[in-house]
Amino acid sequence: MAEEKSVDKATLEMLAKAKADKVSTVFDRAEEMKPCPIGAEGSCCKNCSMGPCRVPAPKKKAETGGEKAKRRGVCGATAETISARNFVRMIAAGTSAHSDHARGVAELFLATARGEVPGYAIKDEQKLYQVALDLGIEIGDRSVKEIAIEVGEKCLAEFGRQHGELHFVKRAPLKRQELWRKLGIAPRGIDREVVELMHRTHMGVDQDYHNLLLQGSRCALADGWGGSMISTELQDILFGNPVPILGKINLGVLKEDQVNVVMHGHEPLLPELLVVASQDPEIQAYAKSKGAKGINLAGMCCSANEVLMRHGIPVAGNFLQQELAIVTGAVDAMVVDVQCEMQSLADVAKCYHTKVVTTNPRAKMQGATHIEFDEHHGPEVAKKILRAAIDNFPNRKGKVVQIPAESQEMIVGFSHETINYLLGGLFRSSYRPLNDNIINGRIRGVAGVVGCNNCRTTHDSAHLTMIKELIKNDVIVLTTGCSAMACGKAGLLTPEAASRYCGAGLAEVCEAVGIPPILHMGACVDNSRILMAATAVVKDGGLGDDISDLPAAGAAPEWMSEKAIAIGQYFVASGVFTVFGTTFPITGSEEMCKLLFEEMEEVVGGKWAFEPDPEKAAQLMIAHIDKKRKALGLDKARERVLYDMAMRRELDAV
Ligand code: SF4
Ligand code: MSK
Repeated sequence: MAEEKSVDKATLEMLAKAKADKVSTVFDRAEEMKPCPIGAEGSCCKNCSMGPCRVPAPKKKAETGGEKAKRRGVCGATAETISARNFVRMIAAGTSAHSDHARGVAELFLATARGEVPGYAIKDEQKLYQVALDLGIEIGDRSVKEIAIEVGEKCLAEFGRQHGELHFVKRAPLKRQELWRKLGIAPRGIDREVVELMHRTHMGVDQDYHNLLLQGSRCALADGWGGSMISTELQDILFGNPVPILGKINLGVLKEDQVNVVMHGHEPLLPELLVVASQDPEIQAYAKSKGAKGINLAGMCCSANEVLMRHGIPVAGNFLQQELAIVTGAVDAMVVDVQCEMQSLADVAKCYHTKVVTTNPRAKMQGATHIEFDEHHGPEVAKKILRAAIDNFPNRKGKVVQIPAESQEMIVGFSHETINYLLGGLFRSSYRPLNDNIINGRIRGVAGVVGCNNCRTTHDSAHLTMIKELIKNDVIVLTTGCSAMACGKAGLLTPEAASRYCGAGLAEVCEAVGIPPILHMGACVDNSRILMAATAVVKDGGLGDDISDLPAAGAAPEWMSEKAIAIGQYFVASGVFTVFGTTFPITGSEEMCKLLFEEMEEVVGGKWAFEPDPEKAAQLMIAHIDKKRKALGLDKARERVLYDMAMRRELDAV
């Protein structure tokens, strides 16, 4: 049934068009190819050529002959070792993706500081000073250039660091830092943690699943408090720290009479220049010379989140809508950088006039046009790409263009610094009002709901069901990535959503501050902003002395990428209870389930849960939040009764 594919009308309309146009999409291929059940539960090893070895979980007790036989690969590796190796390799891949993104940003940052790249500048000096202080860099009367060069060099050195700890580890609550040190999981260098994890999971190395998970945590922490955090911080300094801004989302942002350029991927380095180039009078005139009224830039996936938050550039859609943007027939160029770009884009584009342009030497695609991004000639490359899109506009003539009507306004751009300012005001910016409202019970707790779409579950549905359940129960939600986009499309990122969907306490706070109950904090790498927000809440006091004490939980109800597993593990290792939906890649091993879903909490204060039903998953999060409230002695506060006049009179009469 079409309705089972998505809850988004624009998506359903384009799926019908794709069907009529005989175009195969990810939704069709998901129906044609069922997932391998052994791989899905993490019970397949192909780490050497004596395998692949499959050690699926026995279906019934009877199959084991009553006794629990140890399932092993040819080399003797147990099911839990195989499961753990697969799981931590996902962490290594996810960490690599975020961190290689970060390395590119750090290199560009340094080149910008040295004045070597045209088109880029240090935009946010305030944030530069803050980051410099956190890196132990002297400010004194040094110039912005000197400080920025040292910031760039120090951040770049974090990737190849061999000893000691990543600088941003010191941003975490003290108790958390001590715990990481005690467990030996405070991350050293980012590359080192990934390489060590790949080594340990090679055939015949680390065969203790507990030990593997410790290094998995160390690697994930090198992502959250390393690679991802470096990306966020340096991007903010280069392109500006996001502040609340009005945006628009869904396929309806495409324009029939303009050159539509969709920027898709994760790295904002080129999109930032495309934004500038699209406003260039020469480029505008060129577009008009080809019969277009102008250039309409739109985003897709996390490149979209980046330019949305800083420039208000509209968003065409989230992960599962990438092919469908092309199906509209209105996209003149889809410009991709890295991550989450389906190879099918090139095939879908063949059925329309769209040009798919790859721009990164690390991410080429057969059938696409490659125009390489070179930061030393950035503005020229950006113009070249836009000219290619403009040249393609006339090829749209005579073809069917069908742009869905759906587009929705939203307020986005809540960096943790902005939340601080909004809550406390310019003269006493602080998280105090948030803490106070958690303590007095108006806000029950905080949830980070993030992550992808997954074609194995109804598009956007789990995000929306979970988030509505949370805010109805007075849990304020921080969101990023494709989850944030699902919220935007459903109209949840507006202040009006508070009175419509929230419990009375949360609605009251949102209305007083003038914020939506769900705060869009950015792209996938910006989950590091959630870590910083959680730390700020701890530091403000009254809610324990570690992230694991907070009435807070995390979730990725429609996750699909290895990056999501890395994010989940750094949340867990930072002390957060984290629930994932769809499938979970270790369910083939009882031992691994016990470790991740139970025992891990005793070790790092956070643990995983797997619950595909988003309503039940939200209830698990709320139960955890209530457990933490109780431990903090705040359960009484929630039971408070607001007296109306009649009740007061009754009291007086007693
Ligand atoms: Fe099989 Fe062991 Fe080789 Fe994995 S490493 S494929 S379990 S023999
Ligand atoms: S884009 S990683 S599908 S959130 Fe960051 Fe969306 Fe997941 Fe890609």
